[in-house]
Amino acid sequence: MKPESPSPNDLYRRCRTVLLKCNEFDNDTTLRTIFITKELDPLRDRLPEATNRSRRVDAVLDYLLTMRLSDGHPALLPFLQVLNERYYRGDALRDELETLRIALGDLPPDSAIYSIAKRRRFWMELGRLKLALLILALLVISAVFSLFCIWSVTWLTREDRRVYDVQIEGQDRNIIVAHNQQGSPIWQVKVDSRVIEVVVDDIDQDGKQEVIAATQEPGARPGWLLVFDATGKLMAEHNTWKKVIYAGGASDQFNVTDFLVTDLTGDGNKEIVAVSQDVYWYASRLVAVRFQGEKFREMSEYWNPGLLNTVDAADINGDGIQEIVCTGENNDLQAVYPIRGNMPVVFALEGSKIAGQAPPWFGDAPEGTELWYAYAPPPSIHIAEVGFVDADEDGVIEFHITLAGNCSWYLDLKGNIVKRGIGTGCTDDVELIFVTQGQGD
Ligand SMILES: [Ca+2]
Ligand SMILES: [Ca+2]
Ligand SMILES: [Ca+2]
Ligand SMILES: [Ca+2]
Repeated sequence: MKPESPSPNDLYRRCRTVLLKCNEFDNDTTLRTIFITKELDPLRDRLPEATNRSRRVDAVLDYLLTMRLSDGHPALLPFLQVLNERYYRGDALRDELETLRIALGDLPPDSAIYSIAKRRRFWMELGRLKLALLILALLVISAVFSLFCIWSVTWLTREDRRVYDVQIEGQDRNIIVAHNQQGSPIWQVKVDSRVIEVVVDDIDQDGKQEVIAATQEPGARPGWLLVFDATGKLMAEHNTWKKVIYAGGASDQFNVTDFLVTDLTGDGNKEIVAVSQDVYWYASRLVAVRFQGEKFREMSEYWNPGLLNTVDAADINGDGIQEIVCTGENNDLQAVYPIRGNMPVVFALEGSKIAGQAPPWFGDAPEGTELWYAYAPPPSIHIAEVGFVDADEDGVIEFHITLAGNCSWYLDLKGNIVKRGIGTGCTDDVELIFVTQGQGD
């Protein structure tokens, strides 16, 4: 009587028990030497590998039970055949292997043992996949963390490249050095002439700061306005020289003596207002230029027959338009007034109405549009100071002119005297004499 067939589970366990006894499962290399027959050879490359005998038996048993040969039989059958032939006849293990092979050979193709092997392989593959995903996730996390660390270190140690402050340096005062907020120099440029002043401003209102500079003698290019970007690259330059309106011995170079950046006209666009003068003659010019699209454009000009020293601006009457006040000298007034020598002068112009020439109008240009124009004869040897202050505290600021001995004049828009300041040392013979007055609307 034929013994009762073992259940698929029992048979599976028996397979495992018998294979565990085989030394061929000691390592992956030894095991591969069995896969040399024609039937087994194609399976060798995908043979599972493991770190110990027990795991190797599990993996290879499931693999061989699920892999089918061309005749439909599981690959485990020829494997058991080859393995069994490695043992001597009479060896108990050889008999066990042979018994197993026969039992498996008797199984129908849909035996549950194959499902058991399939299931086990599925979970094993899934476990491997999970491990691979876990490793991948850890790699991604560590890569992201490393990048974050690098970015943090770079960010924390980055140098601030924004221009905060600019200074003029060098023996010839012709080197512009930009500093960041921490006071570290971030760039420097050397220009061809002495730099009189540098200003940091977003002059073209594009959200980025520019550095604006102006030059005078000594050097090859006095009289120029220069605009640099925040990295020190020269964006544009403009020569304030222009053929003078006065007859005589003018040169072809000017010196800028002062400038400022402001929205003169209240239209939202900033202008540069500069005063410059012939390098060795008496013609002076005030010019308003706009810097837009990396180009300069002259908006207006005003001529003066004598040096111009300073330019300042404030909105005196609060209408949004800046009033400009300049100090300098006038060399031609002595030709029409009972005075001798070049007179210190102070005058005002409305930012939106800059045109013409100062008195006594000897040049080739219309009469000027100044709000008022005054000179200070001796003993006032120069205009000591100009400023803006609400002298009578009515909420409207006045021009504040200070001459020798601390004598002050507080003037309204049209040059009317709102108040006088008589300081210690101010004598009656210190005078401010108006040549034109009240031309503004
Ligand atoms: Ca800008
Ligand atoms: Ca403007
Ligand atoms: Ca105004
Ligand atoms: Ca006032």
